[in-house]
Amino acid sequence: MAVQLSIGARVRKSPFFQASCKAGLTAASVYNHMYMPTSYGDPEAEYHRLISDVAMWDVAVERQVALKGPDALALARLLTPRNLDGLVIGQGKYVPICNHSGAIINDPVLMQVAEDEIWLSIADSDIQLWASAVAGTLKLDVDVYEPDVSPLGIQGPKAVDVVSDLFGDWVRELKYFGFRATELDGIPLVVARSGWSKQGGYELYLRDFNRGDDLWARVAEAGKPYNIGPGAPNYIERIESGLISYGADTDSRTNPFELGMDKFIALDQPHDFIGKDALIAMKKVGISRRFMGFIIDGPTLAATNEDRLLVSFDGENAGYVSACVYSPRVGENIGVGMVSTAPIDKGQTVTIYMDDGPRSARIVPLPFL
Ligand code: THG
Repeated sequence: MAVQLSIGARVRKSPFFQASCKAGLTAASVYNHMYMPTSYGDPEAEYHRLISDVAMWDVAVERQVALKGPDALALARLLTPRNLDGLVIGQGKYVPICNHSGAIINDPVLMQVAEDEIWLSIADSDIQLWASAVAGTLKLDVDVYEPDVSPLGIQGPKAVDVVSDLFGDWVRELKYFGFRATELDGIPLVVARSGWSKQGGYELYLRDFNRGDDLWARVAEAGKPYNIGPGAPNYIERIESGLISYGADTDSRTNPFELGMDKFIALDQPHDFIGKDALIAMKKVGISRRFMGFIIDGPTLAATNEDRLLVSFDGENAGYVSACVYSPRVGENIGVGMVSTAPIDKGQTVTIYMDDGPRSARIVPLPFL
């Protein structure tokens, strides 16, 4: 397809949007009602930068939903099946959110920012609407809103050097998803050890929309000795790492067990949460499909994949592949997707319907690397 994205006032722009454009942005998507940079024109270079050096990503689309007030934790407990006991300020946790039927509707990173303040760093769905409806209906004493916060990702093996040059060696001690509020030459931000890659890295949560150019320029400068360059959540690396992309990998009935999220679902905790009864029932019945990896036969795949690909087994529909690509590190065509448990249990190959015809594929566990 050769379709251009219309740029207008209805879809929001990140505080790093101008800087991203100046850095050579060539493609964008839309996520949380905001343009999300996806490429700077050289996917191979962007991949190698992430694997070997360090990349900076405009991930301001990872919007925050703030829960602020005496009932902030009570609301957070209702929103997620994860057990939130023992959370401390400066700690983050990956917290799936389900609806009353037990289907996953987002998979945010939760951050305990203050005694009475929690941020949900959300994937692409309207959790502010969901959370404020729950809070309002139950008359909880908590304000739900979107604060002025925009993450800038710094990902790759040398991210730790860039970020410690900027902020000091204390960043090396941060635990995964741990964070601390600080500033950089008067730019207010939060430094977190996080990011949607398995190459290690940080996210700088900018707390003043007007300082986007300033922060981008400082990171680009500090990263020069480490060969930093612009990038975006990486299509190849996320498949290799088996990271879940809510919306791409999920449909309106996907449940957390199908995604292998069992360890995040605390059905035995005393606290109530939305979806608890449904999830208890699902757990009893078991799953009929599962998010898995695929090793796909045939010619090298390009790094684009515009639609879900249908999977069949024994002549029957057996699910979908949501993303696939040639992996330089695995040395094979690989993919991720949702596939029925029948071929998994039997250790058998499936057929994937690609644009250029059917191909056979082997189902394998995730991650690939
Ligand atoms: N950064 C920030 N917010 C985000 C994302 C992000 N919000 C939306 C989306 N990404 C959240 N999704 C994920 C999914 C997986 C991980 C992080 C965010 C992740 N998972 C590890 C894994 O799967 O191995 C570890 C999970 C764990 O063990 O706790 O890192 O990127 N700010």
